[in-house]
Amino acid sequence: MNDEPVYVTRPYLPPLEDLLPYLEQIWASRQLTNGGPFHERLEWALCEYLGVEHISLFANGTLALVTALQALRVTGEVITTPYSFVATAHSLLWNGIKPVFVDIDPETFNLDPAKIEAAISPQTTAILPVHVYGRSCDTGKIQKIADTYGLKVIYDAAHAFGVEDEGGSILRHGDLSILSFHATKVFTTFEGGAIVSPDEKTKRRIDYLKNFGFADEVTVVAPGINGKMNEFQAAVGLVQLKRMEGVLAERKAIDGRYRKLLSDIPGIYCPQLPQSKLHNYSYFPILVGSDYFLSRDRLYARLRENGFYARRYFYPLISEFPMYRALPSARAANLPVASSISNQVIALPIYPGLPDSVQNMLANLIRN
Ligand code: T4K
Repeated sequence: MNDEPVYVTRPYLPPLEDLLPYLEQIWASRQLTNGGPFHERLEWALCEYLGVEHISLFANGTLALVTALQALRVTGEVITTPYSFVATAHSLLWNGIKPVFVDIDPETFNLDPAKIEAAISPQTTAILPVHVYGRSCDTGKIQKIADTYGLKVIYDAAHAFGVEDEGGSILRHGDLSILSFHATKVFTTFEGGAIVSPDEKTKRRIDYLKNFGFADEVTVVAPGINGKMNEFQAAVGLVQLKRMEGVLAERKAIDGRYRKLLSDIPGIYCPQLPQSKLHNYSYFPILVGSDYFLSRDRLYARLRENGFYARRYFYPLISEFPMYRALPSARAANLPVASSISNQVIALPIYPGLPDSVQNMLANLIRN
C-alpha cells in the first residue's frame, strides 16, 4: 500500500521563481489577454521548439479542434477513431458533422489506414485521426487516401507535443494539427491548446475565428468564437518550455524502467514504441491479456485499493457513449480491434518526479 495517492499523471511545475518576473510584467502592463506580448512570445517560442512555421494558441485543445473544423469548412461526414478522448468526436458534433468510426491498428492503436476507404461515402469531407499516446499515425498512407478522394486531414495531436519522425515534427502532416496543453499533458499551460497551420493565410483565418471573427476593429469576417489563450497561460507556457528537456528525459527513464520491471509478467504486455525519431513518453499503456491471473478490471480495482490511480485510457470507446452508439459505424462488430484493446488497457502513472520506489511497488503489485 502506498501512503500518498499516485495518479496517472501529475503536471510538471517549474520553480515559482521562474514565473514571478513574468507575472510582475503582466501586473504592470495590465494586458491580460487578447493577443498580448506573452501570447506572441509563446507562439514564436513554440514554432521554434516544435520546428513548425505557424501556430495559433487557444484556451484549450477542444476549442482548437472545433475551430480547426470551422477553419477548413468541414461538413457532412468525417472519418475518425473511436479510441480517443471523447473531445475528438464531440468537436464534430459541435460542428453538426456526423462522425464515422473506423477501427484501429492493433500495433499502434491509431486509425487503421487499410479500413478507411471502405468507410468513405459521397458525404465524407475529411479524416480526423489521433496520434494516440503520442505515437504517430501512418501519415503517408492517410495522406494518400485523402489525396485520392479529395479529403481534408486534421490531426488530433493532443498527445503528440514534440514528437518527430524522420522528416521533423509530425505536426507538419495533414491540413492542420491540433495540440492540447491541459494540466495532464507533457507540456501544460494549465488549460491550453493550439492549431498548427501550413501557411500564413490559414493561420490568419484561424486567428480571426478564435477572436469572434474580428479582422479589425469594425470588420467581422466569420461567426467566430472566443478561443483565445490569456497572458497568464502564455507566461506559464514560456517557463515550462525552458525545462522541457529535463521533463522528457525523466519520462523516457520511467518508460524504460517500466519495460524492464514488467517484461516477464505473464499476461502483461507493454506495447512497443514505433520507430519515431523522437517520442514524448506521454502515457504508459499496458494490455492485460486473458492469460493474466486477474481480469483487467480486477487489476484496475486492486491498483486503486492500493492507492494507484491508474486510468483506463481509452475505455469506454467513444462509440459506446449515448450520443454515438446509434450510429451504424459505432457497432462493436465494426470495431473489433478497438473494442478488444479498450477492454485490456490500463494507463500506468508516468510523470516527472515519479519515484523509482513507487514504480517498484506498482510492478510488485501487478506481479503478485
Ligand atoms: N483530444 C485528445 C486525444 C485528448 O486526449 C484531449 C484531452 C483533447 C482532445 C481535448 O483537449 P483539452 O480540451 O482537454 O485541452 C483528462 C484531461 O482533462 C484531458 O485534457 C485529456 N485529453 C484526457 C486524456 O485526460 P480526465 O477526465 O481523465 O482528467 P482528470 O481530471 O481525471 O485527471 C487525471 C489525473 O491527472 C488525476 O487523477 C490527477 C491528475 N491531475 C489532473 C488535473 C486536472 C493533476 O495532478 N492535476 C490537475 O490539475 O481527462
